[in-house]
Amino acid sequence: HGPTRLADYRPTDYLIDTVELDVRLDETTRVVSRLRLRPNPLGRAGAPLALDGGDLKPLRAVLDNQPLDLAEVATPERLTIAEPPRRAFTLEIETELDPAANTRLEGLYRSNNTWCTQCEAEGFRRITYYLDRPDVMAVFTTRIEASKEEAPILLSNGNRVEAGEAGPGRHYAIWRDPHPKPCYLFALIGGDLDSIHDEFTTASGRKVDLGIYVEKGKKHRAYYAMQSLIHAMRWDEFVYGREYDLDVFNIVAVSDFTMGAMENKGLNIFNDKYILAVAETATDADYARIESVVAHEYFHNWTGNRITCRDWFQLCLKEGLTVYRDQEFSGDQRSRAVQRISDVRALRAAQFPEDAGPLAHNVRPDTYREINNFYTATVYEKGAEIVRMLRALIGHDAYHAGMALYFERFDGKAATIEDFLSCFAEAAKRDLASFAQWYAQAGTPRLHVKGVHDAKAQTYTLTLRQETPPTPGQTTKKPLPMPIRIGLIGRDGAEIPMVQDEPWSAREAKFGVFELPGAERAIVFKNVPTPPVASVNRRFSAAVILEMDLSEDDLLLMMAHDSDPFNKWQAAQSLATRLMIRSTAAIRAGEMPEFSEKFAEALGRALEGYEGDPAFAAQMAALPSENDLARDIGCDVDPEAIFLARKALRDGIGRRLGQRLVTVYDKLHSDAAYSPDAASAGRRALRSACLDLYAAGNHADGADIALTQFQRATNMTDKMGALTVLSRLPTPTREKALDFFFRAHCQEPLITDKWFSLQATIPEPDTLARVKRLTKIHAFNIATPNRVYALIGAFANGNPLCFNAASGEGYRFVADLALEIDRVNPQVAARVLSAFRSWRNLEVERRAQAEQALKNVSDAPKLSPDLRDIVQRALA
Ligand code: DPP
Ligand code: ZN
Repeated sequence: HGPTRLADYRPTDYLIDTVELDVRLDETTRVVSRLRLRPNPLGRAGAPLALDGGDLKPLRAVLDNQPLDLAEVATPERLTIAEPPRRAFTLEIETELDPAANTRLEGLYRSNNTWCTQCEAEGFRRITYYLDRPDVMAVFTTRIEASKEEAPILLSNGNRVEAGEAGPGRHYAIWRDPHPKPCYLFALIGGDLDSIHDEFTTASGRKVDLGIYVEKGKKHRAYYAMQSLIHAMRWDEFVYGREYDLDVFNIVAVSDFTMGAMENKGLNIFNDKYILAVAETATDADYARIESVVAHEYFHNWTGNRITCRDWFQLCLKEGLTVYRDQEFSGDQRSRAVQRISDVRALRAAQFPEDAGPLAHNVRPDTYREINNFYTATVYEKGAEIVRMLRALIGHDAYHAGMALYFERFDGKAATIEDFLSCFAEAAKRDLASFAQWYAQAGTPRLHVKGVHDAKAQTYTLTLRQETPPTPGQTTKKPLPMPIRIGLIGRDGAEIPMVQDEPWSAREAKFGVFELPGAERAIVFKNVPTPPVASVNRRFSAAVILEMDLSEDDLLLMMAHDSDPFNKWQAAQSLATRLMIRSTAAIRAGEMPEFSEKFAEALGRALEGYEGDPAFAAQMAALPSENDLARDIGCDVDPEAIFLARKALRDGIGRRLGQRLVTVYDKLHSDAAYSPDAASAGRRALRSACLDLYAAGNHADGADIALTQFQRATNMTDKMGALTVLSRLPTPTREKALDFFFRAHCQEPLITDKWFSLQATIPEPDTLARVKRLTKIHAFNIATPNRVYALIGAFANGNPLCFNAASGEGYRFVADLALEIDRVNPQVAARVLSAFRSWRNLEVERRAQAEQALKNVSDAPKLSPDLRDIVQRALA
């Protein structure tokens, strides 16, 4: 079928007011759905009714007590009624499902024997025929019946209104969700699960029962998620004035789940890796992810559920906004600066390459063939940056006034980006038409900045100029209004007060956030006697690529003195990037890589001066990744030269700083019991970063320290930190430690995943053979998304040296696996193949190899629409 276009949107011809589902869970599950329908006053009168189906097996259909002839009205993909009544009517449909055979993990399926659902984006049509689109909102009542022994726990959306016996060995529960919702927010659970419970009283006094359900034996690992949920509920009341609106909020963690988690109304369903954590199984990074994903899904209750999307083109309306909200929440729980740095790292790692390659798309796309392929970093992370920029442009007060308007005006509705922006235009009293272009234009803008000092006039003039390179299907780009946060630093490192020359807006004068409203702007600062260093795009206020010719001395000054922690970190990254890109060129020309004593010394000082914020110092220590460098180089990319250049710098720093790193490492040692709080996590992060750099330059000593840490570790963070260091040193100790780790943890799939990822990312020629071997072991299973992400995803995205092996065997391996996975779970296959998103930037020989691997995929028979869409766009 052809693409779906935003421009073709029109309301449905029918509305669904209520849905009564009756689900009898069994080997073959029966679903009876009673829909109350009526003509939509906004639709075409007398139009046929076409309900969506996804590979369904219909048993019967009855319209107002009149049985319909299935042969006439139903196919697995559609149920059509040519001439429905011109008044309200009831349609009762029965379908039969085989959840155990559902490996796509869309619709109703079984995960480790738990019956569970995933309906976003278009999974509900795999349960029953429906108008499966988000602007059709209905009140759902769900009766679930199952064997008491197999499924003592029966959950759905809303509040439980009834429960009881249902014949020998069976029971039922009825759940009613009073809030009208689209079917993608429907959920159901049946299983034998453990649970923990807590309580939350909302600001206005509503008591809410909170529950987290997990597989048997895992409930001791759910407490951190519960605390995170309570913090998130409090935060949304405090910051956005949003209260929870049902008597129950349940979370269920399952082990087979394609995405991260799902915000079903009152019944969030999670990939278990974003719920389960105790010190012995989860790292600090896992804890931080859990906190943010639990908050993210909870925040959707208002931004996504109460106000949903009119159509899937508006996906960013809920996702970009909700990511922005969860990032701010995490910033408040932890260190704002560190949160910002890690969010920007993630944006650059995942979104920038997407925006610069064949899969580039608007934050709000104009067209799609397979909506599942648009749950992307662009929709999520760039979508969040747009909200952040909007707020920076209009200010805190107008932002919150606009949000309040949005909640008031669109509550209970399915909204669009235009609806959203209209609230801020009204609150800020400004036209946001050109700002709206951020949603309609793909590609990352480049911001060129030039500073000129006039000694005689004592002025400093900064010229800002933006341009966005063409992306597939969009050759010309308009300028986008963007907020640029600026500071000036004197040669002594002190901040220079910014005095305006021409009139600035009140916000600019007060906060130093300057607006670039069009293609170019010059800003003149007065009373600047000597040439300053301009610190531009502080806090990464605009999601752009900054091009500014700062000297090495400027960057060193910023590394030491910038009062903006983001730009302090950025200066270190920029300096390291510069060095490594030059080294990459040198290595390709058969010359020696470069080293900078000054950079190593500045880094050493930053690490030694960690007192204020060890987590920040750990960020300083983490040099740009190979993928970061490949992205910055942009074309004719040679991943092997990049690898060698980066290795040379790290080894050099490790040797140069030597014992100084060990001293910091030793000082950060703690005998205190593990606590996942941000301060303790920061100390562990810096400690690991020091060991990592030290071991890079001092293999034998580094391995000794790492082995001791590995053996003594009482928590997974220290254990993984040590094992990561060991895994990068090709010694017999490495294999022993890996074996030991596997034997200790092979019963726990989430820990085995860490072991898979670590091995998949070893940058050595033998790694592909190792990964192939690992796909054959019992602990691996291509039907479980987490296993695939941990082993294949880590190899394809986290091991550029081996994935891009000049022989092309890395590409062939990943492409072949994508084809194999496609027969099991098309969404996961499409995600795996997206690792090819930057193939056009490679040097000529690798590019040819990658293209061939993609062509093999596109020539394969019976591709899913998901995989076909990715491969066609990648090759287009
Ligand atoms: N809507 C989900 C989310 O929270 C995706 N499954 O991102
Ligand atoms: Zn979301």
